Amino acid sequence: MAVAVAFGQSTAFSKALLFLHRNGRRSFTSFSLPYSSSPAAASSSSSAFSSADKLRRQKWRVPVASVLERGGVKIARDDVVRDEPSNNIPDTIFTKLGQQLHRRDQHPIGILKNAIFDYFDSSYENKFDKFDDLCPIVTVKQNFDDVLVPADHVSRSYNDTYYIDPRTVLRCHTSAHQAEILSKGHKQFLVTGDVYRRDSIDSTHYPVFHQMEGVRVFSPNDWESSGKDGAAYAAEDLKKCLEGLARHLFGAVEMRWTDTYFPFTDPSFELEIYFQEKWLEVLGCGVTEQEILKRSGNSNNVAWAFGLGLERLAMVLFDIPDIRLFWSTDERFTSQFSKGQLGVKFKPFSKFPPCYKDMSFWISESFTENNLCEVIRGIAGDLVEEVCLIDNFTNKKGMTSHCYRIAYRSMERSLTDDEINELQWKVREQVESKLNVVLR
Ligand code: FA5
Ligand code: MG
Repeated sequence: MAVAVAFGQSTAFSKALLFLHRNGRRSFTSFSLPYSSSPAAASSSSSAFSSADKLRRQKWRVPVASVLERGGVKIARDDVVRDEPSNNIPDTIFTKLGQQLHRRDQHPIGILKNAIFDYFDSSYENKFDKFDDLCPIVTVKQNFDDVLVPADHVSRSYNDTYYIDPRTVLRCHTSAHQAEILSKGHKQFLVTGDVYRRDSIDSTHYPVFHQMEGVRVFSPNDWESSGKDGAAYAAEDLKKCLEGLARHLFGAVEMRWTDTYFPFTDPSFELEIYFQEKWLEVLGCGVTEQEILKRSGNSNNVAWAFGLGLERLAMVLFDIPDIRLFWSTDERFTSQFSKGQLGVKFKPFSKFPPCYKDMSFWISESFTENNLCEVIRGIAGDLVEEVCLIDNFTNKKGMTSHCYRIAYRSMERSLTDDEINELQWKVREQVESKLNVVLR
């Protein structure tokens, strides 16, 4: 869904907000995650984060409870999932931490990342610094304040963002790292990573996905001879860069620019690509707000920034029809991709029939669609394909009823009636007990 109000992919029904106003400094004692693991990763980010990383490693405590260890990344469950009102992170999300699909050369997300790196390396003579192992656990300050997201912006709500505690979130965009890297003096860089959002459920939205951030800073020398002002020069360069990238990745593809709003850029744009008979939003970008540059010691400069949705681009490139497939470990999926092979078209191993279940209930004030989706995903996991509001009315007493159609479908096998009925019963039970609604 292309939402003109920046990066909160809020749905029309998710407006019961709990805003946070506190800014937080990173507390290294509570979260100490050695996220850089491989030597290559360590060297690519050491220049920007050496002191922070050292501090993190020094304070690393032996975790008490279960620990995720994937590719050398250790994250304790207790550090992320807590039974407290200020924590809204389910286990399904915890298990995604550290998987780092973007660092797997055989995975479509990794193949795409490498192809984008190739484009930047060849177009800009290796001048873009690359970060792809920065910890996804960030402070509210990094995720929001540092990129000028207003205190009452919808994206800060518990409904849209995963909070570990009131000061710490799972980053909802790679823009969370912009300010810090700019302050370290980097002028051209790419940040790739897993990002997390509470969101609706359909074939192009998933609560964990991958973004690549790009930033390029210009100094007056760069634009003065062009006869344009800095912002116009940067906007033109940005579009040229991203159109070049789209051509590098896709060759000929139908695309269009739309104007939009982000708190951290002005002007701001989105790029859409025509895919499966619809316009699919694949990236947001713009000319960086001067305040961000000023705070990072770049007062006289201008810059552009972009944030690419890697799954969305990979869906178009590899013809992958459903975003859940990126998480599949089924060999019939994984074996179709290999290192450096861009644009191999995915052959669906078979299309299993969906099963639809409708559910109607009277909503309460606090009801949100994101909460509903979270409950359903918590029970059905990746067996849920889509959750769609199909009916909505308010009666004379002022009570509002919603009817949702849930599509269950496995990418890998046929589901049995019994299995789906059992899931649906659990969904009904939990929707009623957790969401404060009355089933009809
Ligand atoms: C942002 O996240 C901005 N930080 C991007 C940006 C960076 C703008 C720098 C300006 C400067 P947005 O919320 O639109 O913007 O997300 C960027 C891209 O992520 C989208 O275009 C889309 O491709 C992808 N995306 C967003 N939500 C999801 C989701 N739930 N599942 C998969 N991909 C998503
Ligand atoms: Mg957007």
